[in-house]
Amino acid sequence: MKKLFAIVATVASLFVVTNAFAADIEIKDAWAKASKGMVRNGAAFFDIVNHGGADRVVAARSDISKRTELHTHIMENNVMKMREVQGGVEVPMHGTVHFKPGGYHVMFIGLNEALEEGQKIDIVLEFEKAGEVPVTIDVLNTMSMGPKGGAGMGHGSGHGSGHGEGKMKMKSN
Ligand SMILES: [Cu+2]
Repeated sequence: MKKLFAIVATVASLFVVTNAFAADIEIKDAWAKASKGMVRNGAAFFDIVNHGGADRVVAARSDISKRTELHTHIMENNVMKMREVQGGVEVPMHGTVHFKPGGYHVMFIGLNEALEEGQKIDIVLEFEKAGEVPVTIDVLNTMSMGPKGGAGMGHGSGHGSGHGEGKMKMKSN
């Protein structure tokens, strides 16, 4: 198993180096929360920094879950719900888009295995113009608010903890 991880990591890093020249897209501070107990879903967060012209994230892919989707949260009748983003997420020219708890996120539906703290996950974000951008995600502990300690999050919103705890209602297709 260790050997397999090493090979996967090598292939992934080659891919990152090659791709960095092709794309103006930089993904920063990618993280996910470790999963607890029998929880079968997970979510990943990051900042997309665009050094080029306007683009759009249209899809996310991974092989850690049965489905990997771009999600957002909306308020409906005073209840926070999440649902799949339709038509992708715009990334403005020389702009930054935050994927964070309570907002946009990459949703892993039906995890094949629990997400363990310290683990790294490789996913691919698909952009309309930049194409496929590989992203390595750090799995942080279940109490984590992110690599920067949740700076910039609203006080007491509580939405960030909704993921993976079964409180969130998911709209099925
Ligand atoms: Cu979601």
